[in-house]
Amino acid sequence: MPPPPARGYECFPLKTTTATALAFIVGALAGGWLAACGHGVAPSTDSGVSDTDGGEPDSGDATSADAGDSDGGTPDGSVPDAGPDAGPVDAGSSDAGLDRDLDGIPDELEARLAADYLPYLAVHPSDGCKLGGMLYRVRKHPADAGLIHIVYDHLFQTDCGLTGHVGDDEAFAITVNPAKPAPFGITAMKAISHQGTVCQKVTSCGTCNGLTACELGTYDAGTRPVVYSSKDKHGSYVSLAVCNDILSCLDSCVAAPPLAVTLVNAGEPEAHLVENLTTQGFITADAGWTESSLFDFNPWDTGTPFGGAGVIASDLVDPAFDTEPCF
Ligand SMILES: [Ca+2]
Ligand SMILES: [Ca+2]
Ligand SMILES: [Ca+2]
Repeated sequence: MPPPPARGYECFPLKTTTATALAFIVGALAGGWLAACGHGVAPSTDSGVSDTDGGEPDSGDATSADAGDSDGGTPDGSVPDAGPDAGPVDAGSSDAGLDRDLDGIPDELEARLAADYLPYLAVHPSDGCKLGGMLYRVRKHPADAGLIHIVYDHLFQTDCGLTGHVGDDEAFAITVNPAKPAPFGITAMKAISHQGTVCQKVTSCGTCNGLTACELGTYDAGTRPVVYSSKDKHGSYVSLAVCNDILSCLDSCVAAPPLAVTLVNAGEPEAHLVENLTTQGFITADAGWTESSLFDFNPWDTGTPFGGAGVIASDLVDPAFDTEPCF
């Protein structure tokens, strides 16, 4: 009996219209970056950013929320406003090709990369607090601009394991060679569980510099490298063997069918794409969130932890998550 479909990957049907495709190409060319993107990412999927169905929700919208500026138009201080308020989830096709976080990559392309190269998220089937979503930051790889670096920060409403707490931020990162489609384009991964504690475990895999090959999961939607999330604590690992109760402070991981998640682009430290995860459409009552202390959270707030967990803004810029620049 095969496992259920990988909803996170069946959510990106071929839905690109001529208008969005053209806008995308124009934007990419304006950024001088199309050639580096290759064929592996451009035409294949709907990123969920450029909704062309007149606002009718579709599966892409459901899992790939756009991180349109949702700061309500209030001044951002020294941080440039990342563009017009795009509404809670979908930025609309007029945003196609724009680079509102000023990193040289069209934001629509960032959304496609984050969705297309998202590893399988093996969240334990018996996890007691799975509610969450994925904030991400896409940029040119700091060690090689021909590659992409993506840090994913899996935000959960709670950590319900030993010494649990409201809020949970568990990050991992990948290197993408955008000239290769997934899974081969995911050329390196790095995860850190229980970062900064005596239980910390750093796991890495990839195709260069002596890295161990990444572990692959095969489900209905295809084969991809796997990031394991430990039961209830959500510690991230790219090696199943390292996640165990002896080596990793009672963590438990299993190879599970991939979890579908909402994807939200955080933008860049100097040009935010989201400053309120509730008005943006991520942490909402409609999505099942109930912890009031996590509502209206600004992920770029460097001084406020996410509930009883860590500081999200730190995760997004932490060089500890710099992955190897593997092609
Ligand atoms: Ca950008
Ligand atoms: Ca970016
Ligand atoms: Ca945790």
